[in-house]
Amino acid sequence: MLKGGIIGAGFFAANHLNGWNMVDGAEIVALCDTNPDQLTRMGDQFGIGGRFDDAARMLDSVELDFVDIITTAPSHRALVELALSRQVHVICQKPFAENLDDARAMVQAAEGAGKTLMVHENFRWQAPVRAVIDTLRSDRIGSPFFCRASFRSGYDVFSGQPYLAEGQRFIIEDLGIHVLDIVRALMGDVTTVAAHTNRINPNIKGEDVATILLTHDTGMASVVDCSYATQRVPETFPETLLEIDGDNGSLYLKAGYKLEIHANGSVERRDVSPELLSWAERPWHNIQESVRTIQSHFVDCLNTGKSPETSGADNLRTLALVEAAYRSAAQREVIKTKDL
Ligand code: NAD
Ligand code: 89V
Repeated sequence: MLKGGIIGAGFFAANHLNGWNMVDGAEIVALCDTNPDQLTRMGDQFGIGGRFDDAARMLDSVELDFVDIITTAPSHRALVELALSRQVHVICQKPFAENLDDARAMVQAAEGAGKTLMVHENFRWQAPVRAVIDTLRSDRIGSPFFCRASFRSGYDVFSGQPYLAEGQRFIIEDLGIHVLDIVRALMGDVTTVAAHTNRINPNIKGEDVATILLTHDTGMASVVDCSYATQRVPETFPETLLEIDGDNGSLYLKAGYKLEIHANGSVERRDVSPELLSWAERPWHNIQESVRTIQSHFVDCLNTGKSPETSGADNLRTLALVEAAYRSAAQREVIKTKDL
C-alpha cells in the first residue's frame, strides 16, 4: 500500500480525499495546511491523524511514498522541489506553475531525483472526454482535421474559489488550460497560437472570455473558446463541448453528455454521462469522477513504472499554450510555440 501525504486542505481538497478513499493501493496518512482551521476541518472530516502546518515537518516526520499537492500555483515549485528533495513521488494540481521557467525547473528536479512527477490535469480524464479520445484513437472517424473545444458558462466559480477573481489572469490560466490540454490529447501538439480575450464581468481582475485559434504539427487547426460570462439555459458547467471532423466522419460531444458519431451516412448516439459517485454532487460530479480516475492512473504508474500521460514533462506543452495565448492576446500576434 502506497502512503501519501496531502499538502493543501482548501476548497478542492475534499474531492481528492474522497477520491483517494476509492483508489486501491494507496492511502492518505498525513495532511498539511498552513491554515489551522482548514487543517482541523479536513482532518476531522476524513479522520486523518497525522496533521502538520509545515510541509517539511510532515515529510521529515512521516514515511511517505508520495505527496498530493492541492495548493494554488504560486506555492507549487517550492513544495514540489521540497518533496523531491525528500525522495517522494509527486502529483501536483494544475496550473502546474505560474510560468514556464518554474515548470521546467520542477521537471528537471524530478528527473534529477528519479521520481515521478505528474500534474493533476484531470479534464482529459473526465469520462465523457475520455469517450471522445478513445473513439478518435480507435480511428472511427479517420484522421481529424478540425476540432472545436468549447467551455461556456455563467456559473459562479468565485464563491468557492475567491482567488479566481483576484488574479490578473483568469480564464485561460484556470480553465482554458484544461481545454487546451484536451485539444492536445485529441489533436496532438501545437505549432501556433492566436488568441483574443475580453473581460465582461467588471468585478474581477482577469479575462473571463478567450477565443483561441491553434494550428497543429499535423497542419490541422483547432478552436478553443471559453467563457464565464455566458448565460445558458440549461447551464452546462462544467462541460467541455467538442466537435471534431475527421476524413471519415465527425464526432460531437453535446450538452448533457451526449456523444454523436456521424459516419458512413448514419449517426450513432451514446449517453456518456459521468458516474455520480456516492460522495459527488451535481454539477461537479463530472470533475469529481475524473479526480478518482486520475489518481488511479497515478498509482498505476507508480506501481508499474510507466510514465503518466499527464506527466510534468507532458504538461510543459500545455502550459506553453497558456503562455502563448496570453502573449498572443497582449501583442495581437500569432505566437510560435517553438519560440517559448
Ligand atoms: P484553496 O486556496 O481553497 O486551498 C489551498 C489550501 O492550501 C489553503 O487551505 C492554503 O492554506 C493551503 N496552502 C497554501 N500554501 C501552503 C503551503 N505552502 N503549505 C501548506 N498548505 C498551504 O485552493 P483550491 O480552490 O483548493 O485550489 C487548489 C488548487 O486546485 C488550485 O491550483 C486550483 O487551480 C486547483 N483546482 C483544480 C480543480 C480541478 O478540477 N483540477 C478544481 C478546483 C481547483
Ligand atoms: O478546474 C478548475 O480548475 C476549476 C474550475 C472548473 C471551477 O474552473 O477552477
